[in-house]
Amino acid sequence: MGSNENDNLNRRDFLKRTAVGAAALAASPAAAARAPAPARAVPAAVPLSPESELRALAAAEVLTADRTGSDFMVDVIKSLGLDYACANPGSSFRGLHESIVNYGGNRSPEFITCCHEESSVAMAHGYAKIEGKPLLVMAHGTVGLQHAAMAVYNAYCDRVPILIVGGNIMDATRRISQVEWAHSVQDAAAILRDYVKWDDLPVSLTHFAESTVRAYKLAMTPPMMPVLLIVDGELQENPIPEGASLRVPARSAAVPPQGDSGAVAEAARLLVAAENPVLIAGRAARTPAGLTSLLELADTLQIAVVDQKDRMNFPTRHPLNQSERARELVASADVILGLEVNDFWGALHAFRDQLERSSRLVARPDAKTIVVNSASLFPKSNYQNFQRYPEVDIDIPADAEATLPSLIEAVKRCLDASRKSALAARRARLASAHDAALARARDAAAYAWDASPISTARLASELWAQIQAEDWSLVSRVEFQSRWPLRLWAFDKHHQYIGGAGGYGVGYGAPAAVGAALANRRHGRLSVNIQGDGDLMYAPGVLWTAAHHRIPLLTIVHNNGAYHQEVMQVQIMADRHSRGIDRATIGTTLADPAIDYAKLAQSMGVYAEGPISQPKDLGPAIARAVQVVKRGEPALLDVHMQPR
Ligand SMILES: Cc1ncc(C[n+]2csc(CCOP(=O)(O)OP(=O)(O)O)c2C)c(N)n1
Ligand SMILES: [Mg+2]
Repeated sequence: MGSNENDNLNRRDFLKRTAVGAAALAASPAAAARAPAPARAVPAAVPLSPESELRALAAAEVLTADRTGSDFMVDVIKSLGLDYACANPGSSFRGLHESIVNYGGNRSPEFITCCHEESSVAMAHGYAKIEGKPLLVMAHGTVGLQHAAMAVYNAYCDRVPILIVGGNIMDATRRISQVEWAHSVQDAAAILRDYVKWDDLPVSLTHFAESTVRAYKLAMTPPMMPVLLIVDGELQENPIPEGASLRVPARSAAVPPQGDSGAVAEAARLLVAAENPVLIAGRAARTPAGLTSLLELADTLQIAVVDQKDRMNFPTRHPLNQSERARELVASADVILGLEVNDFWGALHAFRDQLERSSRLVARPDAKTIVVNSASLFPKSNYQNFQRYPEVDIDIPADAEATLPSLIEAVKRCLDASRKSALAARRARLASAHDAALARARDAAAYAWDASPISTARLASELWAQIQAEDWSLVSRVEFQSRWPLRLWAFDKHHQYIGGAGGYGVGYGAPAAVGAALANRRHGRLSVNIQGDGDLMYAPGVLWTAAHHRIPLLTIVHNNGAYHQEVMQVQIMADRHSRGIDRATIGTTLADPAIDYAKLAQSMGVYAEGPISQPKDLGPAIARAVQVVKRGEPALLDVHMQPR
C-alpha cells in the first residue's frame, strides 16, 4: 500500500482489539444522548486468523479508532427505526457490520444471518408486506449485489420498500488484495439501477446521512420501491475526523399523492350512475386502513369487487366479493374501476396461447374505465413489467389508498335515497352469486378427498380447520394450489395475506415467508406458508435462518416432485406439435432421487415430519406442527400433493 497522510489514522491498517461501550464513543453530546447502550455485555471477538497470525498482530502497534464512520452510520440507521438487518456477511461492509453488532448493541437493527443475498432481500420483502416498512439489507460489493438482483427486481415489481446497502472500495489504490479488486466496481449500483427507485454513492458522512434519510423517504412514498446506497469501505472504517460536526437529519414522511378532486368527482358520478360497475383491486390496500376504505367504498356503492390479491384488499367472505366470477363480471360491466391494477389491459382482455398468439377484448366496448394507479408517477423504461397500454376514460395517477377517502366522500355526495334502494337490490343479487360460488367451491373441494397424493383442496381444508381459531397469517401465494385457501377460508384482516413476488421470480416464496413470519412474530401470529418444492430448492438455507433466529412459521411443502408449471409449459409445446406429452418431464421434475424435505429441514434444526402421503395422516401432523410453531419455532411438513 502506498503512503498516505491518513495512514496513521486509517482503521483498515489497525487491529482494533477492544470493544468499547457505545456511549463512550459518541462524537457529539447529541449523539451521546441518542447512542444506545448495548443491551448486553459484548462477547469477546472470535479470533478469525490462525494463531501465528494473531501473535504477529499482537506484537504490532495497536491504535484504536475511537469512533468510526460506520458508528455514525449506525446512528443514522437507528433514526429510521429499521428493526432488522438481513445480510450474508461480506468484508466490503465489515465496518458497518461490526458497528451494528457492537456499537449499536445488535438492536434495531438486529443482524439476521442469511445464507444467500437473494434470501436477505426476499426476507425484507415479506417483512415489509406485513409491517409496512423497510428492513435494512446489506450485500457484499459486486458478488452480493449480483446474488441479490432477482429479489430486488421482485420487490420493485411488487412496489415494496427495502433499504439496501452495498459495499465497495472506491479508491483503487486502497484495495488490499485481489479479492477486494474482484469485489470492487466503478459503478456498483449499475446492476440494480433499472429496478430500484433511487441509488447514491455518498462520499462523506454527512452525504451518507442525507442520502440515507432521503432514500428511506423515497422508498416509503408511493409507488414504494427498493432503494440502494453504495457505501465505501473506507468511509465506514476510517475514524470520524476530529471536530467533525455530524448530525442525523430528521426523518419525515412525504404525503402520498392523492387524486385530483375534479377527476375523483367525475369518477364518483360515473360509478353511482352505473348499473353493473366492477371494482378491480390489485395493490390497492397498502395498509389495514386501505382495506377499511375499500370496504366502505364497496358498501356505499354496492359494487362487485374482484380482488386480484396482490395485497389483502377485501374480505373473501364479503357478499360483494365476486373474485371467482371476474371474467363474467368484466364482460357485463358498464363501468370498471381499477385500483393499483398492474395489468389493467389484461383484466379487460383474454389471450389465446396458440401458435398464432391472439387476444380479444372481453369487456364491453362502451364500458367506461377509471384507473387510479401510482405506478404512472414513476415509469421506467428497460424492464417491461408495465404491461400493455390500456385505453382509459379517467386516468388518475395517484395512490389509491390515499385517494379512497375523497372518492368515498364524492360518491356519498352523489347518492340520493332512490339510488340507494336500487343499489340495495344489486347487493342482494351479488350476495346470492357470492353464496353460490362458495357452495360450488365447497362441492369441488370434496372431489378426490381421499386421494393420494393428497389433493390441494384437502390440504387447504385440513389447514383451515386447525388455524381458523388462531390469529393466523398466510404468508405464501396460493396460485399453485388452485387458489383453494382464497376460495375456502375467511380472510378479513390485512395481515392474513401478502400476495406474491411481483416479478414472478421463483425462489421468492421461502424467504419471503420467513421474513413475513419474522414480522408476525412480535404480534404473536401464527404464520403459515404453503411452499412450492421447486421454489424451496433455490435457496433452502433460509430454513436455517428461521431456526437460528427462532422464527415461528409453519411450512407445508407442496411436494409435487416438479417445477410443475414448467411441466405444463413443455406439455403445451409437445401437444402443439402432436408429439405426445410423456417426455415433458425431462428437465422439469425433481425426481430420481426424490428430495426428502423433512430431512433437509431437520439437518438445519427445524422440526419436520414427512413425507406425508395419506390424507388421514395430515390432520394429526398439522396439529403437532402447530404446537411447535406456537412454542416459537419453525416447523415443516413435507406433503406429497397433487400437482395443483
Ligand atoms: C428465477 C426463475 N426461474 C424460473 C422460473 C420459471 N418457473 C415458473 S414457475 C416454476 C416452477 C416452480 O416450482 P414449484 O415451486 O415447485 O411450483 P409448482 O410449479 O410445482 O407448483 C418455474 C421454474 C421463474 N419464474 N423464475
Ligand atoms: Mg413443485
